[in-house]
Amino acid sequence: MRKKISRRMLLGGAATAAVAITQTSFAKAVQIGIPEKAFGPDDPTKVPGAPPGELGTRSKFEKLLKSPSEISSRTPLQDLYGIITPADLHFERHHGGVPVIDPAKYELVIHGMVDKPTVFTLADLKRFPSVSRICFLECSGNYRGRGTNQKLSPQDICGLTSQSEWTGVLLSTLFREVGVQPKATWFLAEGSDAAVMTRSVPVSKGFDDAMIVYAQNGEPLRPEQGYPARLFLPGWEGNASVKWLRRLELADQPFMTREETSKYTEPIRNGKIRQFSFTIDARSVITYPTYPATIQKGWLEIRGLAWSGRGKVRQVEVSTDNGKTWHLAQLQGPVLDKAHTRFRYLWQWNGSETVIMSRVIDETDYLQPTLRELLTARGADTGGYHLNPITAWEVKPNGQVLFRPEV
Ligand SMILES: Nc1nc2c(c(=O)[nH]1)N[C@H]1C(S)=C(S)[C@@H](COP(=O)(O)O)O[C@H]1N2
Ligand SMILES: [Mo]
Repeated sequence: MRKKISRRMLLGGAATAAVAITQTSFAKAVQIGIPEKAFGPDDPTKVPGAPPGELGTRSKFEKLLKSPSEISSRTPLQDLYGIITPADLHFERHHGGVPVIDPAKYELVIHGMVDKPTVFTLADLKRFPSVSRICFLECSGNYRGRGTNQKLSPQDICGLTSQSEWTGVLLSTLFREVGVQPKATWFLAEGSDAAVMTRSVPVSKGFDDAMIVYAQNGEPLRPEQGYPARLFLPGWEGNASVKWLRRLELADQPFMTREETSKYTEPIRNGKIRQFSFTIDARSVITYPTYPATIQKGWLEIRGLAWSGRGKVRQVEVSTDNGKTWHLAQLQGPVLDKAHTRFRYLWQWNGSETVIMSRVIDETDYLQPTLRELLTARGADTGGYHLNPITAWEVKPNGQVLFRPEV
């Protein structure tokens, strides 16, 4: 029987509660009429909290971690909400480790086919009109899933993509400053890491939306993301967004560096190789429910991310019957250009075994393919780059969710 709670009891006046209940929640205690005194040592209202600090911290109860290998670390997409990746969870891909660069000594040289070769300090870059833009960054090697392992999370399969608000100066502004000559069609971007990463980029991208960025989510760029400044090419494969940028050289042809010849090219049909495949194709992935989550019967919200290097996401569809029927997912605004877009779909799981998946259509009408369609279109061995297949998840009768590799 429910006891009536008196104000005196709630204020701790009653000395009646002989029961030592340490784990009782406030709501439960109110319900069963236990005096507040009996709450135990975990009661946060009984001790002053921690004072303000110089830096905020994540709750000790939250374990949000990237999963590092020797060469990269992946964003825990299944643990995040909204569209912004916290800076400390942005994926990392380094070919020669993270260099230490003193911002006071930082210099960016722009030379080659320009009227006025110039050295810019960081302070020089910051004097130019600044631009902020929310965009995803994705490694073109962002697919793991061919094989039989079903215990893979979104982080394992495609954690080499993250999204930030990037701030910097448009490259077109600097190009006008140095006077890029009309005959210049390509530029080389060079990093000052141990890999001395170099990539050739068409000048047209430089005049379109390329940026030299020095800030990320409101703070200076993180060392892992290229501190103090990097090239940022919205919608293009991450590799070409050269970090720790020290040099841009304008020319009338590509430079044919290692990262665009022996690497970052894809075999296609008839023994041919696709080169300079810069654009990231549209992709979507469910982030909940996925491995390692377990679900219960009833209503739940299928959640995920969709993006395209060609522009905005137009539509995301979700199937809860192994691809037989598709339903429109809701897109969470703002739907931004070349940006991770959050989608959701309400689903009532009846407890039977099924397969769930999502597919995206971008504003250019590109439809996300299956892995089989991709491999057929390109030929047998596609290498590991630019794989953006529909990702499916098996829901088991016990509520376990597993990755379903495509055969
Ligand atoms: N200088 C330099 N730039 C670089 C790299 C590098 O190793 N060195 N890695 C590239 C690759 S392969 C990718 S996917 C992105 C990763 O950027 P992030 O580490 O900020 O996520 O940076 C690119 N720019
Ligand atoms: Mo990459």
